[in-house]
Parts: sequence; structure tokens; C-alpha cells
Amino acid sequence: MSLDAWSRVMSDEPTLRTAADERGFNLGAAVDPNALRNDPSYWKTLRSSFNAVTPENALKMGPLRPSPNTYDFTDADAVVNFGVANDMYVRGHTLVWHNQTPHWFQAWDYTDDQLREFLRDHIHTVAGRYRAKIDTWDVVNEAVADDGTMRETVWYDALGEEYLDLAFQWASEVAPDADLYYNDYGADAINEKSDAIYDLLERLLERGVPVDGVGLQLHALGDHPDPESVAANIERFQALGLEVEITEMDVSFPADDVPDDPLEVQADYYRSIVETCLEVGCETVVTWGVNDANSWVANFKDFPERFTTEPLLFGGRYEEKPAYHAVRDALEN
Ligand code: 9MR
Repeated sequence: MSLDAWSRVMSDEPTLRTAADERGFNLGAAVDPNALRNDPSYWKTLRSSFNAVTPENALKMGPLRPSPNTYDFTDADAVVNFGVANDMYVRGHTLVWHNQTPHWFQAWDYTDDQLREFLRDHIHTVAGRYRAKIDTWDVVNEAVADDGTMRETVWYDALGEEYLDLAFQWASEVAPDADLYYNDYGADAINEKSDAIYDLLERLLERGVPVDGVGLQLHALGDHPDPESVAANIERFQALGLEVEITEMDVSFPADDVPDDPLEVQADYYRSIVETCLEVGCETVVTWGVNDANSWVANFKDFPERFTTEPLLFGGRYEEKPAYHAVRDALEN
């Protein structure tokens, strides 16, 4: 048992997970199947501190589709089954994205009809397999470009905006009980991109597309979106009849502009977002990783030169950071 966990037992403090459970709140982490298998501290921390999971990469098309006619569910099953076995809320991420497609796919000279068939089969197979296990799917991820236009992806180029309609329809056919989400980054507060996503969701709803919610990723790396604007943004999506979840949160600082007390500022930001969620009735916050050592920020392109790389609730050795305590306080009060 870690020193943190031991001192909590001695003082009778609830764990983060207990605080979330008691509040009826989903507090999640993105999960790496290798760490889950190989590092006992990882899964013990995950199980004792969180009540929700998202496979960080394992459910994406590339990892799932080693060749055109085969699926490899080993890693996805590991994460999803861990969540189910430990009574956690499970988010599936993601059925349609322009990134992390298989290598063979990029070289494939398909017709538009073949692509449509391929996507239908993919969604039916994957969402169908997990119909009893995955509570919520990010059906489509990041379909809107940073300037608010529709992103020019393989899906959009072949099928136009209708690819979203089809994807949600196909998912609802095989996973009728799952909540179906549109998920994106940089659209956490009211801004040009979230305006465009609002318009897109309005169009989808008008066309009768079975979309249930919007995932706001909230990768607060350099920029920490104003919580009041995040609240207003959540409320406008809710007014369309949609649910909203914070799906991929992490909090860093620009490498050349780090505050004197980064851990405290980070903790305050986490606290303000969880409080915002509680106020406006968004019931889920997922952090994009279990602990700092496993965060994507340290491994992504030039990010380590641009941002601080300790964005999560637990430090590299699973020590509880001020952000951990801030989130727990927010859930308890
Ligand atoms: O955290 C994921 C990282 O391990 C992958 O290398 C990366 C590939 O683009 O995707 C990361 O997760 C992304 C998520 O799927 C969608 N929103 C942005 C996340 C961070 O890039």
C-alpha cells in the first residue's frame, strides 16, 4: 500500500472513487492496456481512484484492424473487461476518426461505395461486439476543423457530411442502449469552433440522426478555457436536448510561462471544472491518463518542448497531487 493510501486509511478519508460514487459522478481515466497488464500500481490506482474508463487507443481503427479482413480485439477487450469487472462506466473511443487509421488503409484505392461498406462493417462489428459493455461511444471524433469548417477527411471526401448521419445510424442499429456522442477538442468554451459544432449538431438533430451527446475533450495545455464560458457552452448543448461530458481532460502550462506554483494552479483549474460540471449537470469528467508518467503529452511530437508534462491527478510514481485532492474536495462539497 502506498504511503498516501495508508495515511488515508488511518484518517478515514474517502478515496477519490468513493467520493465520485457517492456523488453519482463518473470520474474516469484513459487507459493503456500494456500498463494495465504490466504495472500493478497502475491498475490498483485506476481501480481505487476512478469509476470510469476510456481505452486511450485500443478501440481506434488502426489498432483494431491489422489487415483488411481481420480484427484484433486483445487490447480493447483488456481495457473494456477491466472496466466491466470493476463496475466502471465505460466510454468507447472512437468509431470514426481521420487519425490512427490502419497502414494498409492509407494505401487502399477504394471507391466511395467500398469505403461506405467498409465503415458500416467496422461500426457494426465493433459497436456490436461491445453492445452490452460500452455505455457511451464517441461515434465520430474531430470532424470539424479548427476554423469551423468541416474537416476534409477520407470520410468527408468520400461521403460528405452524411458520413456522420450514417455512422450514428449504424451504431444505433447494433448498440441501441449505448449513448452516442460527437467528440472534439478546442471547443470547450464558447468560440468559433464550438459555434460550428453547435451548428453541426443542430443539423444532425434536424435530420433525425440518433446523437445523444457532445464530448468536450478539454486538453487544457497552454490555454485554460474560462470555466464560466465552459458552463455556458455546456448549457447551450443541453438546451438542444444533448448530454455533455468532459472526455479527455489534462492540464499543463506553456513551457515558457509556468506559474510559481503550477501544482496549485493546476489543482484550482481541475476543481473549477468539476464544480462547473456539478453545477450544470454534466456528470462525467475523464482525465486523459492515470498518472503523469503515462500521459500522451510527454510523448507527442514537440509537446515536451512546448508544455509542461505533468498534466494529471497522479504523479509519475502514483503520488496523489494537489489536483487529486482538489477534485475530491469538489466532489465532496
Ligand atoms: O493519447 C493518444 C495518443 O497515445 C496517440 O498517440 C494519439 C494519436 O493521435 O491520440 C491520443 O489521443 C487523442 C484522442 O484519441 C483524441 N483527442 C486527442 C487525443 C490526444 O492527442
